[in-house]
Amino acid sequence: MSEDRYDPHAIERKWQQVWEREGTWQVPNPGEPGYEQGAPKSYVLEMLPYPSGEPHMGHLKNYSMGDVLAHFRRRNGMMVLHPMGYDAFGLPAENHAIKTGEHPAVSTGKSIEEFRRQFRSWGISIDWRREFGTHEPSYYRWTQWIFLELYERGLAYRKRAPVKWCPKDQTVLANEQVIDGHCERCGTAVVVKMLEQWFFKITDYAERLLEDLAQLDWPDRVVTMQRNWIGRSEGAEVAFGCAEPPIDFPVFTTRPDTLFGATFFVIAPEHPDLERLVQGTEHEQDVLGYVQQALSESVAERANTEREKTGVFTGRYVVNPVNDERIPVWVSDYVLMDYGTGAIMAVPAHDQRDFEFAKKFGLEIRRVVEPVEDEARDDEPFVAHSGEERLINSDGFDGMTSPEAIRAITAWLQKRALGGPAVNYRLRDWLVSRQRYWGAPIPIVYCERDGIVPVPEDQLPVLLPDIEDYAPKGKSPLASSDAFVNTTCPKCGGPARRETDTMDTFVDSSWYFLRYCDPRNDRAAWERAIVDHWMPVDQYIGGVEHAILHLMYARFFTKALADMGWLGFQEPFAALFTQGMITYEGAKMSKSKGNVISPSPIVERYGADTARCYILFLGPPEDDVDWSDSGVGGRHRFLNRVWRLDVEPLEDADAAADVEGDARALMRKAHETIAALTGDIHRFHFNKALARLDELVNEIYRLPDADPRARSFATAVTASLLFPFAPHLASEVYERVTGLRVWEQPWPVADPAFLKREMVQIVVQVNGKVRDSIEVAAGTEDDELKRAALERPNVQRHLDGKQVVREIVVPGRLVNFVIR
Ligand code: ANZ
Repeated sequence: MSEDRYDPHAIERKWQQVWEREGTWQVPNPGEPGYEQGAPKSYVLEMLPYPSGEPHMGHLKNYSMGDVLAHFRRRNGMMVLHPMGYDAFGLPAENHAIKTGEHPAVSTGKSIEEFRRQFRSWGISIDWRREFGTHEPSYYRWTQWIFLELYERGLAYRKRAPVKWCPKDQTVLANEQVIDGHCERCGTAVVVKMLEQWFFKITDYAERLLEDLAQLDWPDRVVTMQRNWIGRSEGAEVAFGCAEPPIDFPVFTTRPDTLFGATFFVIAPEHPDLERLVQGTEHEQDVLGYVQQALSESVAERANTEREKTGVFTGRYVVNPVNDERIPVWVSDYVLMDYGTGAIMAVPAHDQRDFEFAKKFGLEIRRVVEPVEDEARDDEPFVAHSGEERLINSDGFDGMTSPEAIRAITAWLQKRALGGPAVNYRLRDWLVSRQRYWGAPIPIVYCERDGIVPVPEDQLPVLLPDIEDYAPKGKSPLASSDAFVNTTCPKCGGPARRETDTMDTFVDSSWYFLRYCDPRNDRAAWERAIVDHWMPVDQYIGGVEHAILHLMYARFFTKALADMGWLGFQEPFAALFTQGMITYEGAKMSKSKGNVISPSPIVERYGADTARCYILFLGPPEDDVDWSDSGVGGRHRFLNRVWRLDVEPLEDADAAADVEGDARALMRKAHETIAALTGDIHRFHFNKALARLDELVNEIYRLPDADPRARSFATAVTASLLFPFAPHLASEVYERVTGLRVWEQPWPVADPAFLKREMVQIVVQVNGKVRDSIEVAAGTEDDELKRAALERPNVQRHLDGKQVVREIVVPGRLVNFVIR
């Protein structure tokens, strides 16, 4: 019956048309026709693509993985939400526009069309009714609305701030977009500049963002990255103060036990009180000159601990509250403005950087913590902190251990209102304004009378104007459009100017997963009942490069919106899987390097099913792999073998339950494959899952004379299990064998009666001498065998206390422990 050639294109077109026509992957919202009350829901989401050019192999991998899960969960009785959209604003489209003159909307539109075409050609099971791009006014209207909601609650604010500026892209960068002092996108060294900027107050959520990590089923390393990014430090705030001029300089320290060792004081060059501190003194010019120089340095230079310390004396003194000692105030670039309070007490005897600074400028070094063993040396600071050391030179605190002293000194300060316990976070507020064209305009106007005025909700969206000249000039290109800029104040009706900055594209992607739930709502960003039904995302899948920023921002939005009562949950992504990268010749694929591999030649030559299976066959999906197409033919041959399986129609799935001999072995293989592959999918072992299907298909070919009922059953199982990976071919073969639509069938369940394995005797040796034997199921894994063998008392006796240097396993026969 399957004499004809496997023609993937014909099959794929055929089934795609069926799914399209019938809206097979559409899922209704609560209250809509077809919605099943009480059916479990599952929201399977892959990170939305940035539409630039055409999709690459990483996209194929990401969406193929998500599709396996979506199909798997549907066939396990869940209502699955599996949507798609485009993160369409952002720099690359704009840079492209500057180069070619093609409007970003046009180039983005073309890319989206190409992405959509290819995603459809891959047969990804998307509810296309929910598709949108974040650049569409019907979407960014609500992005602007969220901005205003945050503004209203003090979570969006404007301030003049030193910002990281990329001289090439001519834009402000968020801290997170600066990698080792260079622009994340173009690699140019970043400089610091003072500008009026908009921020989101993510720091208000630092503690909750940290705490709630515990409820997430996320990879450990991502949780660790989030934790480090938030960077919680416990310590104390201590009030230092200058008498003349009178200025308070609180500091944050993790070592209040070293307060008596503070011999000088250092403030950051950007410190807002520095100018006032030195005004009119003989040191003023020196200090201002130093500040100029420090500000022009890149962040990377400043953070480099290897670099020789620089700094200047301000001529001023502050008082140490524990002993009323006057200590000199210096300014140095090793103190950063965006950490703690931007000022430190320097304890050169116990801090490496302070030590280097003191050495260079000949400042006093006074030890206040005594090492446990006498290893005191003058040429290096004592920075160890085991908790055992005791205090010296510290008045009433002498003799206490460091931890005791931390508590005692902090309490002493607190009692006198000179300080107290403090927690500090590395997390900074999120700088969201960009001096760029291709983004959502910030919905704010400036009125001479009323100041900062939010655009009223009923006037949203503030449309991005169509302008000629996108080139950044140090201010937003929107500023050159008079028609855009000049407006009237919503409050007083007088003349006003619009904010010309646009929002960071991370803002757009911080809530798109909410909009998918209720994408056509034009009265609100979403209806809470609908979003509460679908959210949180049950399985989120995407690149580990988004482990910090995107995930942190989306979590912040969710918490803030929940606090406002717009959402009924605290975390957006209950489970996360981070896929490894597909590199090419060792390098990340990128358009600028011209090394992007497109899936389309493979899809055109072999079909989407082959491409999907191949990308998932390449290895564990969390691993990085270097692209090679050498195995594509192998996957194609496998699908061909499935296609050519020549079996009789299966009338009744139970018909083969009592077959004997080879047929029984085949039935057992089919059931084992069901059980194992189901586990593989739960564990994201897609490559193993596909390898198991190879084995099952080999078995069917190996037993051409087995009872035809068993062969048909095994073939139907093959198609059924293959469906999430190669949906078109699997639909075809399944229908041929059973007359049914595979996606309408529940996921197969292994019959335990077939899973019982014969038992085999395994000999256990120690240094080649037989010491015991164990009975295990045939096919037991090596690790399991070793564990079972090690439990035998006689084996333990012979291993006693000795080191096992090798373990030899001969499957089905013996385990030998070689000891020394
Ligand atoms: C005195 C001291 C003595 C410190 C000692 C350390 C060791 P973490 O753990 O990262 O939170 N510090 C505070 N603010 C700073 C800033 N803006 N720029 C540079 N350094 C800053 O680090 C906290 C410690 O880093 C603080 O504790 C402070 O130095 C320094 F034996 O205070 B410590």
